[in-house]
Amino acid sequence: RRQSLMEDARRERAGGSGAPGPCGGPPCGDGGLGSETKDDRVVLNLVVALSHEKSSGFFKTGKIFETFEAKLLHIESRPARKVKNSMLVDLEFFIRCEVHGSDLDVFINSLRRVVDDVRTFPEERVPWFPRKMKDLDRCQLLITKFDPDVDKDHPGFSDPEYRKRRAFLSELAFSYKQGEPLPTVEYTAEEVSTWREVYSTLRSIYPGMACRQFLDALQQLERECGYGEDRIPQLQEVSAFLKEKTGFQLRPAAGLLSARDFLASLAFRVFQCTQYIRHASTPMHSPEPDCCHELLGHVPMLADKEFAEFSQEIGLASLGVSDEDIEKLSTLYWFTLEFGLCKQNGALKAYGAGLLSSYGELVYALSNEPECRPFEPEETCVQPYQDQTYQPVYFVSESFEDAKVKIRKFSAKINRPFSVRYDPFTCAVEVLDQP
Ligand code: HBI
Ligand code: NLE
Ligand code: FE
Repeated sequence: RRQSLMEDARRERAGGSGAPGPCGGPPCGDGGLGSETKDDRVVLNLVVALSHEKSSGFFKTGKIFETFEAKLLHIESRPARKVKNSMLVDLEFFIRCEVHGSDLDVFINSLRRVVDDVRTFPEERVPWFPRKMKDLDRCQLLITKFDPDVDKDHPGFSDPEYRKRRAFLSELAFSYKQGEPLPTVEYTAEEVSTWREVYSTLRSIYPGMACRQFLDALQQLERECGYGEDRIPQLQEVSAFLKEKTGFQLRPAAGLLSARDFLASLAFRVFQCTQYIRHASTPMHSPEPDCCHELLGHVPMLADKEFAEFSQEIGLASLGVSDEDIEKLSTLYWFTLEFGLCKQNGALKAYGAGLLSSYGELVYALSNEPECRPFEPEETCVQPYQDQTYQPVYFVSESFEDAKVKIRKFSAKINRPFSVRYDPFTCAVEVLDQP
């Protein structure tokens, strides 16, 4: 019993410090669903039982709390009627408290010595998640994976100008608050020239390789939204376009975000969008997202109604689930929204944004080289993937409708003590507790 409690405590602490709250800040109180562990402290639910004849045990309990600097969060008393060791135990206190994780064992042992019974309940931990659109300001946890300041293999690592530019655009994204107009960026001649190279090479192969929905939307973006090889479109106008098509909107992101934060925003039909461009030396493939990837890969797909629903579905499924389930959902996201293939008129076409923004990988994915398997969430979600270079395997969907239905079935099986519903009128997530 105690062993398992220590296990829970350890996990609790790992979650509290190793991986910070999903928003980068401390986890927050949210109507009983959240857990409030800070530093090495763990939240503990206890039931302390004693006989009213020996009520001194109650005061000794208080003394132990004092000694261990345990913080009392909640206390309730209730009558009980139990016999333990042939003694009548007729008082119970439910206590929720916070103690130092390292003291946990000794703390509980000390209590056992002064009262007749101590029972513990591990804290049920539901990770924080955004409930309203404004909460997305707290969903910006960056993964420092492809950071040009940290990663020696990043093509921008030894280019101080590029790093300076990235730092500037990061700051722009971090200071953005939900609802503000999206920042406009004046792109340099070098940046526009990288865009031109990416755009023109991809544009020439799209007709035979991209799915129908993508081609339709891209044509519209070229007509109505200033898409073309001569300039990098601004997020504000693109976001307005998407809003009219499917209700999706953009918000600026500083780089690769944690899967939890990134997926959560999809639940609100918000797409976190990087605004910087890849290094000029690697136009045909970039392991990290950049504005070519977002604007050419993601945006046209998000203009499709069925695809937008599919994207939001993954987002809703991710809210408040365990780290293991986030990993599965992000793998599904990876093999669909990022690297998905579909069948159209008997031919394989690309719909994944990571393919549609990389000339190198788009050509590779539709060659005979890589392995292709049908998209089946249960199987796809455990397929290991790597994000440095091309995928060894791609998954093929029959249609977005089909993929959406499959994802819905998959997420219904995820274990969550509540269900969620998006209310488009208030742009908020309703949480429905399950009996
Ligand atoms: N962050 N900015 C950004 N863009 C993405 O496309 C992205 C992300 N974080 C995680 C992610 N994609 C996926 O690989 C999944 O982990 C959700
Ligand atoms: N490899 C893609 C590209 O070059 O555009 C980006 C993938 C981001 C996940
Ligand atoms: Fe992406």
